[in-house]
Amino acid sequence: MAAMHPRTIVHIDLDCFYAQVEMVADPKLKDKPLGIQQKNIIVTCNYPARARGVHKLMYINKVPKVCPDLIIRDGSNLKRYREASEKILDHLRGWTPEVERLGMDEFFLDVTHMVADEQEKMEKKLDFVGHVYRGETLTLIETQTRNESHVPSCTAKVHHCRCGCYQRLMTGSHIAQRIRTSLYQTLGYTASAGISVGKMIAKLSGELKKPNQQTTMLPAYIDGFLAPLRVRKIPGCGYSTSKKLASLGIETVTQLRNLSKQKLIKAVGAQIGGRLHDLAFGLDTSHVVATVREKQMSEEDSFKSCTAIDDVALRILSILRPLLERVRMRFQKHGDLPSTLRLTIRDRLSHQKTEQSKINTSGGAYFTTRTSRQTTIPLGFFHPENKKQEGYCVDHLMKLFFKMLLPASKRLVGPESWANNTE
Ligand code: DCP
Ligand code: MG
Repeated sequence: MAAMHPRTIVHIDLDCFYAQVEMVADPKLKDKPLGIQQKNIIVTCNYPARARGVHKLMYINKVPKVCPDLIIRDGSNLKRYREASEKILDHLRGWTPEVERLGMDEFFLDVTHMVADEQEKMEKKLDFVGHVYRGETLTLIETQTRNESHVPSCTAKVHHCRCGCYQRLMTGSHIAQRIRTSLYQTLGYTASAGISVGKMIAKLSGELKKPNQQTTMLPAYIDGFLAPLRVRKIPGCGYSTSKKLASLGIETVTQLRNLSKQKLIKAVGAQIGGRLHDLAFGLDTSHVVATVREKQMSEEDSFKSCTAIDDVALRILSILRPLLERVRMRFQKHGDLPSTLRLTIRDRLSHQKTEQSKINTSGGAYFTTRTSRQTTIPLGFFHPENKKQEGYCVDHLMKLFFKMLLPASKRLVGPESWANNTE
């Protein structure tokens, strides 16, 4: 009979990532409270800072009151964080090719094959390493098999699956521990990990104990663990989906479970609705999709207002420069050169009030949620030898800008030359 829970998935999340990159580069910072600033926000901070009350996405003006001696490092240049992420990805690939990167500091590893190999050569019975969700109950259940009369009645309700997942996850917990140890010993990074039978649940389990710890979730506990969580916790349930659900009075996974799949699909659409419904019951068959070299490279920035055409060109230039630098590095490493240039704009208003901005767009005043235009670039243009690429790119991006939002750009003041250049 096929196992009910055949897979073992490990989710790895680097601890206070940007701050850790700074600490690895400068170990003096290690035990001092450290925050990483972008614009007027502390995007992340190390754990000594968190112990003092600093938290992720804290406004910089709150810092003096909470932690006046916080050391602040500028995190606006992502280059070093990207490089660190790349090194970590390479290291994890040394363990298994089945590594999927999510953002910069999260990685899913499908270790099913490693577990199978390990179990074949395993001689003695292992125990779990790290935390096990409701591990105390687990001990009681072990006792139960030995001497039924000593077991409190409540624990008798939890039945362990007999498909072999218990043993596999136990082995998985050792593999996760070894991976984390090697990451630390080789690159100096600590990470937290979750180990379970699917991606979502591995990710959520890893969040239970941080930093530098790991938690295994057995299938018998998944249902109870998910039930009280807020829907927003489910990967894929973003801001707008959770808003729609809240308008139906649904805020927790239990409430979500009580909504029929049809109603859910009607409220949030077939794709998200179908997946959310399954995830609410812990059903997650999504695979770890090995990360390959990105087909696209992008940079983005946000800013409050941009009222002059020259301002737009300056913004574009400031985003373009680090991107061109990355293009150069990639060419040196892999020999790749891009062939397309794309500009994407998202209006702040449309982000906050999508519905309203849609209405306004028809009046020509705002952009829709996301607007993109692209153009083909002559082959070889991005070759590092070409010194004119920066100016050429700005020209092209400005043309794309005007193509996209000619109506809205009429509100901008400044030289007409960019606009006249549109194709
Ligand atoms: N980040 C960011 N802006 C956000 C969220 C995150 O710039 N709104 C960056 C800073 C983080 C990194 O992404 O260091 C990874 O995000 P995490 O949410 O995993 O946070 P950390 O790794 O910093 O902390 P934790 O130890 O809680 O994982
Ligand atoms: Mg992290």
